[in-house]
Amino acid sequence: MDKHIILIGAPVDCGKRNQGCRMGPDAYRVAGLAQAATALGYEVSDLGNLNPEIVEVQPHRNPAVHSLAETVGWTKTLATTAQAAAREGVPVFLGGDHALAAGSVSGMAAHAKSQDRPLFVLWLDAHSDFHTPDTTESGNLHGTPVGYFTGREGFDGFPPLEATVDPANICMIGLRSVDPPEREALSKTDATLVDMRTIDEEGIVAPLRTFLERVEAENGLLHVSLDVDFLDPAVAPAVGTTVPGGATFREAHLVLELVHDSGLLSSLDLVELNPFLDERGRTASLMVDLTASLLGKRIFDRPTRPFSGNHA
Ligand code: 4U7
Ligand code: MN
Ligand code: MN
Ligand code: MN
Repeated sequence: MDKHIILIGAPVDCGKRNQGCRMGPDAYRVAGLAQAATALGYEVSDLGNLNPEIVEVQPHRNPAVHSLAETVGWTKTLATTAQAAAREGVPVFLGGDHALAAGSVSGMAAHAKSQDRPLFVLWLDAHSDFHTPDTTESGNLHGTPVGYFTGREGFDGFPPLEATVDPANICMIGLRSVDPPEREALSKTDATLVDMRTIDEEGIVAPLRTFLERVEAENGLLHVSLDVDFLDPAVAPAVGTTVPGGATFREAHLVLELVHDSGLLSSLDLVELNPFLDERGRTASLMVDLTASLLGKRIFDRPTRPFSGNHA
């Protein structure tokens, strides 16, 4: 893995009605994200906070759709920035709500294509975010980024995709709130869907290892998108969309520790943190600690390799 981390502030707050995620990038800075990466031996650059491109779009035929123009503007800015940053190191998108992944992931997909490699996405979230602007009932576009970057229809006004992400290359872990139209559309794909019941019955490690082995076998790039609501709200309260029954503190660390040991990480989103809802910064600090696990922080060095394809 590249030892250069590029922090990209993406104060996206247009993906839903309740506001506050725009404070996320600074909360991560205050919680010491750059210092944590430096302490682990990384070179760290911070591009500061970006602004969305100003665009005009036709109103969507679904009248529920909220802040379409702003979301399209962010998608353009972030896709361009992702491609440029990916040539220099590991882009880390400091959200901002999950609408930002329309830009970060589509930009990384374009970057992967330029290298003739497939992009794989590890989606850590209570939700599948597989709506389109036509199927969303809430109209909140933070529920649609996976629909966009896999090339679903209905994203009128959004930039055309240079490369789509094959749903077969997506592994979603932590699912426990999937709307009927999302479930229906997902069932027609080969995406790996690890819901909370699967985690309860089989543990979180086995499906993750299987996925990481595939990323390695196919020489893929790996984007990790970490939504705060992947975690149980009891450990991560600073989020608008709380869904009980989420990943535990240790399950979350373990996933990120295993991704680190795979050596496959190419880019990361930290999304949906709403510092306005936090308790003395504990969720921001937890997200920074989880990122440290992803960057190699460990209690002891491991004597054994987690799976055959260890690059670390
Ligand atoms: B998040 C939802 F209806 N599916 O579309 C919707 F449950 O980025 C939630 O994962 C979307 O937090 C959650 O509004 C988006 C709802
Ligand atoms: Mn570099
Ligand atoms: Mn999400
Ligand atoms: Mn979510």
